[in-house]
Amino acid sequence: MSIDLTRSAAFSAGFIEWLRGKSPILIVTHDHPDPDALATAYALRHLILMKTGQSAVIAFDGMIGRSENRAMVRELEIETVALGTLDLDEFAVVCMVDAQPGTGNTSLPATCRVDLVIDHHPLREATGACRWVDVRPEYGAAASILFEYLLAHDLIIATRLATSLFYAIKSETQSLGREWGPADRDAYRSLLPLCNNRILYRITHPSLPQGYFARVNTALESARIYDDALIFDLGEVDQPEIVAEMADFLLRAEGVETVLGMAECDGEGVLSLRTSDFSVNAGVLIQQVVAGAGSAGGHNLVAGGQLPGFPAAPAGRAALKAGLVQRFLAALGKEALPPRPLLPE
Ligand SMILES: [Mn+2]
Repeated sequence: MSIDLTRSAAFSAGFIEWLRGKSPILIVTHDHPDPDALATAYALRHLILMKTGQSAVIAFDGMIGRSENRAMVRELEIETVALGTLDLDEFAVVCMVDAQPGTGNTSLPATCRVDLVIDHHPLREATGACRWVDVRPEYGAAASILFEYLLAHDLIIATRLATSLFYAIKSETQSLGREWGPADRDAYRSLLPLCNNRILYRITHPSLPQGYFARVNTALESARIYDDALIFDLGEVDQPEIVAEMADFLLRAEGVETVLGMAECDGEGVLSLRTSDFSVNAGVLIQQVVAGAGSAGGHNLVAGGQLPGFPAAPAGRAALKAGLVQRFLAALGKEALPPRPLLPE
């Protein structure tokens, strides 16, 4: 173990003492939470319960769409509630994990006070107004931060908790292949022997609905390649996570280094950006693509964005999408290139 737990020990001891006796407690993740968001919330609830005896509610807006993530919640029995069903004024403490207040990927109203933020995305200025802030952009997964808190408090990490944290780090960093740091590697190695392998296998190999294969088909058929950049469009989808999943998939196409995926979900545009080119910063590039028409953010190699109020009329949609494509290609210096399809015509 090479990690220094000093920071984690001091920070977690501080907020635990602060929230002792304050209840009820809310833990919010970003909308449509991924394994990292879910495991971080789950571990934070466990930490608070073990240290103070107080329970907390985990809530988010949107849905868990991806089959692997649904299997994770089912297999590990992670209890959550819909954010929209809660009276936010009732909560004495509001915690946010794997996200920061005011970002486009959380539906928590901007007027709602957030007391504690634990995240690994680049620090936002507004987050500085929160009472407790532990933001570590050098970490591949927020779950690795929670692992350190549990370790610092000498808590036993039982099978289900270990499996959820391990799966979070595994999926978020693609098994320590992307955007990981030394802390993620330490957590991953420490958690592996504590996991239930059969549960892990059921999470990573869920059965997939027919609609999933239809999305794969749309992604492949719509994919257009401009030199080493690929763009695909899923059209209307019922869950936004599929865009990121297909972006990861298509990034594996030979010769492709950067992928932009788009779709519409519930009247909102959904963007996902992936790159394996270290001279491209996905988080910066997606801001240029969105260009004020929505919100976006991300890390060096992975980013996402939302465009609220996606035009309902076909012509409006086409114009908006053409603008996104044009700005993406221009930012990469590829706007003059003719596209070629991924699949032979
Ligand atoms: Mn995360």
